[in-house]
Amino acid sequence: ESEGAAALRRMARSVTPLDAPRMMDLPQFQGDHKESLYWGTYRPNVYLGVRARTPLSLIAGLMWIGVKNGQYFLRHVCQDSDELSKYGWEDHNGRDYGRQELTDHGLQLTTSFLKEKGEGSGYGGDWAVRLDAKNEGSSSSEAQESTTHLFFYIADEEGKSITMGSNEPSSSGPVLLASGSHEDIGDWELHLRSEDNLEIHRAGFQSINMHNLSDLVQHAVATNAMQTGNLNLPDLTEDSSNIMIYQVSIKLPAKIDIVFLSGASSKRPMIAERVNRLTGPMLSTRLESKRKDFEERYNQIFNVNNKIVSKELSVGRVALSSLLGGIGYFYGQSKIALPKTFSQKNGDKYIPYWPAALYTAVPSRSFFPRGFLWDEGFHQLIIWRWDAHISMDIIGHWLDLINADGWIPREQILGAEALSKVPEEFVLQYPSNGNPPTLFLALRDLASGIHARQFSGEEAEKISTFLERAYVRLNSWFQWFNSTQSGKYEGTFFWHGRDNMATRELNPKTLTSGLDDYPRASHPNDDERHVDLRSWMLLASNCMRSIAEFLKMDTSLEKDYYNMSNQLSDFGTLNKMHLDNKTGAYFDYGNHTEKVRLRWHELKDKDGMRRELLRETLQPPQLQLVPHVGYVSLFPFMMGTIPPESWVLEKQLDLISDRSILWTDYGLRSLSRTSSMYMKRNTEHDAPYWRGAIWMNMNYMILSALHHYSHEDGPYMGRAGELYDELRSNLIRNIVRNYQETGFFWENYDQTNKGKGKGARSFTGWTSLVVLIMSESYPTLHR
Ligand code: 6A9
Repeated sequence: ESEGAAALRRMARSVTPLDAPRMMDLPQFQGDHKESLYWGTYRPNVYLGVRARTPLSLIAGLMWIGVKNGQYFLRHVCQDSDELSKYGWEDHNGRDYGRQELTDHGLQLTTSFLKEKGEGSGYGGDWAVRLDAKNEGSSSSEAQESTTHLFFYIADEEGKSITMGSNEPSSSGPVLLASGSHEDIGDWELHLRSEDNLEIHRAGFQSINMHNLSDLVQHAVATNAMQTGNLNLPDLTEDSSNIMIYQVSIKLPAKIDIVFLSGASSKRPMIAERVNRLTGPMLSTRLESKRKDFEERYNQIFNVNNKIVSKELSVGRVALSSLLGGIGYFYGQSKIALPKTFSQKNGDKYIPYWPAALYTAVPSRSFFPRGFLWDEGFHQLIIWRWDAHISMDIIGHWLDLINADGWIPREQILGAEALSKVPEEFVLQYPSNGNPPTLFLALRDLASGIHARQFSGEEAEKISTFLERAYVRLNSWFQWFNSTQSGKYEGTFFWHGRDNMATRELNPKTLTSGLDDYPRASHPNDDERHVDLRSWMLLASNCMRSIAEFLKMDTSLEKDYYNMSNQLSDFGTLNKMHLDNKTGAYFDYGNHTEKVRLRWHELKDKDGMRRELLRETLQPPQLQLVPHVGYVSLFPFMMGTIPPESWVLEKQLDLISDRSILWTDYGLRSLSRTSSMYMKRNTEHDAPYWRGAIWMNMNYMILSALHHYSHEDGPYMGRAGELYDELRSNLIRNIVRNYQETGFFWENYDQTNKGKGKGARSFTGWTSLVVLIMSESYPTLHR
């Protein structure tokens, strides 16, 4: 076989699904389960969006005209630049109920969602959206005089035409807005009901592009405004429109109920009754009872011992709700990078992955409204406790994305809507790049929860069927890491793919690790060993071993996992490979020098003189431990690998509690203040990211280890307990305070500036771990 032929074969393999039964074909994901999750607020990238879990769905959504400093802006897609002082789900159960509050410069909107399968409903049931619009506080009479414009749309991704309902806006009875039919659900109808005075205008379009609906509306309103002077849709519909937009103009305060009925071919009186049931006073009653159920369940699951004060309790509830309300359904094809020297005939530098669905939570509705592999493991630590069925469905979708090599793409950009949010340089996925296998964290919990009889008999049965089917996939995922990310010596690992030709980076990044710019060996080569990856491999092998044990798989594979997890948890070997005996810290190992810096260079090129920031190495690198204390050095501690009586444990507690190293009043820094890379920019354009700031996922892991060691007999038990209490209250206090001051959860928190939220705001992914910190729920990874 020639080299070219081999490369082609590898490429074809990288976009071929693993040959194994699909997770989503399991009986537990069909029938009632599937139907119960058909409709949902599965479009987290818009302020309010409804769709079904089907590739070509009917989609619905909300837009409105916001007024800021006398200027008009169309709101639709979650954008930080809209400067809403608040938006997010206050309640959400991930299934059939949610309540969101949005504040847009004086306009206060509450959006509620409710789903119900009642008599006469078709597949997936009916759903209602309530829009409650008010002026914030006691506003001026001027604001009360002015008109507020809301837009509600429904569109068929299949392109099937939608029939316009009655043309008469009526303020008393319900109005039929639109009707149509869809393969999954049969005939459907959309109704509106409000007791307030309102004016309705419409527009219909024919297009299968759904990622630029905002432009469509903006353009239609602007064009009409130029002709008529009114901010209205033109009341025109294109032939066979599959996108229907309704503009509802109101004076505040106003309340509007919109109902979607599926299987609407039944008799009119029954339709009227169904509309009645999901609007007006009956909807109010239903929403109220759902809210109560939600609160009760939240208290039952997350506040078992009444250990949280009520102010914090409500922030925890918002964190949980935002994570659940951020769950989305995506469908499309990832773009997989071709090797450097290849391109397609049309010039494309990628080949498409197979078309696939992904049901997943997202890190941030505004910044990162899509699936990220290692983020998802942290999300699932929360979600399985709330609803193990949803959690398995999500993990199942991810595991179905494994290719024939056992690889899962790290960032899932599926479909045009998702793609429209991502700068080009971040789109391509590299089949040689890993990302921490955090799904094992949640899988381990599920597996050991069965032992602990934490689940009902029925749930336990589903979990074991799930794990049984997952085993082949997990094995292949594990083997991918084991074979492609291994180091020079047996039992050593490093994140492959760091750039050893980099000239602009102070320290070549390790995006694969999830810790992006956390400093590693200055001069990447094959001698590297990464202590975080080694620890992830321990978690994974140990988890594989316990799943195998649990499934009573008496195979040689089980023995392999048994041996491997023993080998990786061997304290002596760990210390030989990664321990610095002087400081008692664990470090990466590699070709490294501390003497590097960025310096401006004058360059001459065709446009004349240019300045460029380039790296200079002032001393030749040497093979050595890489002396950066921070999250990476705490991994063996996080995983509980250090024996409770060891002097190393004392040293780890020293590093954690030292204010000149990692400790702050707001949580633990990602990198020690004494590190040569502390808060250093990586390139001209890359500000420090994991070089000081406080991140919640790692703080949660460290906290859970402190919790573990505070329960293990040994000389440091008491000290671990004290640090645990302090760190826990610091984290809770800071997140709660930031939430109350800004209305948002943040991507990370500033270690200096009073713990202020930083990075993406409205980061409702792993920052939601605050719920588990409050309820002291930790993963079962320590044995
Ligand atoms: C950028 C820019 C509108 C970076 O939370 C997701 C990931 C983490 O997995 C990772 O550990 N975040 C962390 O270091 C965000 C990554 C965003 C990459 C794409 C696109 C779009 O801006």
